[in-house]
Amino acid sequence: MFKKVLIANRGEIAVRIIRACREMGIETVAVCSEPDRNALHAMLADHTICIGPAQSSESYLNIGRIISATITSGADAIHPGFGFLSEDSRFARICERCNIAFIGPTSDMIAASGNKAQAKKTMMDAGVPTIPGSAVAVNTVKEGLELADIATYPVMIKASLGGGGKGMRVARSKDVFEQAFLTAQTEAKNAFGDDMMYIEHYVEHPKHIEVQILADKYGNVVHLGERDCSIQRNHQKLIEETPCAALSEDLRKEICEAAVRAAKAVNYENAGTVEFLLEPSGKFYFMEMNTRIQVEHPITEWVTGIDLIKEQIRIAAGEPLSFTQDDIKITGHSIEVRINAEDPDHKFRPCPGKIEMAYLPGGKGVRVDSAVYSGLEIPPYYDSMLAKLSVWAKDRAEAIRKARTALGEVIITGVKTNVDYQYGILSEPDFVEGKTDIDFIEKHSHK
Ligand code: MV4
Repeated sequence: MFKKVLIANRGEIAVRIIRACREMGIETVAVCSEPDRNALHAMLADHTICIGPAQSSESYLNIGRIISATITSGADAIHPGFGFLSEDSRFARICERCNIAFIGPTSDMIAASGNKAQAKKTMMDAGVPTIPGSAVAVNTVKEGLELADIATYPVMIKASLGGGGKGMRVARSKDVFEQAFLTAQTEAKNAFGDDMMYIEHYVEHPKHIEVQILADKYGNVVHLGERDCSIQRNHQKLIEETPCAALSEDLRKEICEAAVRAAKAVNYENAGTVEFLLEPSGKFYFMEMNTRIQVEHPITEWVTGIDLIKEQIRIAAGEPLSFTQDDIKITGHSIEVRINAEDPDHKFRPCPGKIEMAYLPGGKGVRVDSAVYSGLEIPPYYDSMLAKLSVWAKDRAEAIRKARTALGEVIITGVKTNVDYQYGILSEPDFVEGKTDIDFIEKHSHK
């Protein structure tokens, strides 16, 4: 097992990883930027190294400084958390070359999943259902038009290196294709330095379902059920839950087994998530694979009892999985609500500033993952997520009531938050009835 782990991240996920390491008897090294000297992760770790100024490129995204901090501190592994360098294949490769264990999949795996057109081709070959339309990547309007005819309109034009909504456009018909293609391509070129695009049929009003996977270095792969992440705004998830209310036991088994097939097809290793679109008809399609621990992992921990961060560390240290698929039982229902420092009345603009007072709830079945405390200054340079409130109850109705009750207790003063907005979503009749899809927020935003 590792002796010392460096956490290449900040905020609540850094705190989450520090806690897991401490419980496992592993020493921790935090890195922080100058404005994060008083951040919770910097204070909780056994050792803290300030690696540079506020700008991420000079600190949390600076590979050289993070590798230097790892070598200087004598850490034998790096946990990248999510965001920042977590899906940077170059960073993972440098760790491999420096003999530092990267707690995640191999650099080749990260690179392969990052190319969405290539990943789609691999999944088609592995018999995992993919969205109608070819996985061939093209860079001219003429070739794109031909593939759009095969995919059938409406189509979605996607960047091969895209994801998270960048470099993506819908074209409802042939006459708007050229405009949409060129806009998406320009965005892709600017964001990813690559102009290769692929074309798919546009799936209307789907749910976003993702399956949590754990895979060890010896080919053992298990799934830990699915999460419904349909409640999102501008590709930022707001509320996640598990199990998905819309899945029959048969369909759940089918999707989860498809995810395991997907992971096996690429010899996946460590924790990963296979994303699907689920149509109202029950048809589902592979969308992409995330090669990191995700923000919403606590809800899977609630219903399985498995600590995903500890499993990631054990897998990276070369331990085989200590359980099989049959050992994993999904119990009850869990919901996570993201609490952000943002202003719902002004287009959700980020609201950094000093937290005057923070009171966060607790009680049976209530978990708060956060890195805020009264008096903390929230710097403007990073993500606006302050905390994740997750609950567990025996069924969905009780979980919703528990989430509302806990959210109702939250007091955060000094910065604007989305707490009341989230309470509103949990109270929407359509949400309560499970009538959610990826267009839910747009549909309900007139209120
Ligand atoms: C789609 C789609 C509909 N049809 N592909 C969004 C981000 C990227 N991962 C792919 N995305 C989508 N791809 C086809 N062929 C709709 C989306 C999409 C979406 C997916 C999941 C969750 C929220 C979303 C919001 C808008 C669009």
